[in-house]
Amino acid sequence: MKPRVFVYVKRGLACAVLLAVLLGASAVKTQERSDLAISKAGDLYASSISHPSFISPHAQPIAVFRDSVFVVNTPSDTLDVIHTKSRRITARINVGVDPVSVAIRPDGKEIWVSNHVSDSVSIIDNDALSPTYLQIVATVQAFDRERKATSFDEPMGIAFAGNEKAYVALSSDNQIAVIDVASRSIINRLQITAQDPRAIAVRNGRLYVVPF
Ligand SMILES: [Ca+2]
Repeated sequence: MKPRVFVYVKRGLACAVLLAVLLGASAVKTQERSDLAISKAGDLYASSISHPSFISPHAQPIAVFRDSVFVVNTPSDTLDVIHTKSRRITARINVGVDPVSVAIRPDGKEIWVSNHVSDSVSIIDNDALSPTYLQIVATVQAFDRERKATSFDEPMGIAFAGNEKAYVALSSDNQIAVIDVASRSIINRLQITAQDPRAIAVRNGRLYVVPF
């Protein structure tokens, strides 16, 4: 009996070693992939800011304006701009932690990005003639000093009712914040009678809200 048991143990050890080698190889590959980014010239380079988590849910992660595709890069905390013809990433804009949704102001002059963990919306200049083109020019957020906590919790979907008014879904508060675009301030809050509003859209004078 002893030799047979020894053979089984030996085979088991060999399988364990092989499995460890395979797992190790796949871990290395995953690490390599997560550390890669693309420069303005389209070349791959190592990114030092990536923190793959994929925990924050998306609402509207992609938006298109003329030749540009705007994509929230959630683990890298950036908004990436892809040129539709060259299919290259032409810019990476640092935003807040875990960007999950992007919306373009109807006149095309601003890109708004909601940051799920930072509890903020980054407003990016999209006027190609402006000196701050593709830079953050304002941040929407709110803080309750008495509670010592954010009152703009876990923003997700963004929808514009025009160039003057925007809506932001505050998913964990079951609210929609109404934002005055000019002053970047919250002018009203709509209480939603459903849990976790995420994707939102304005159509024909109505705001549609999709709760989770
Ligand atoms: Ca929060």
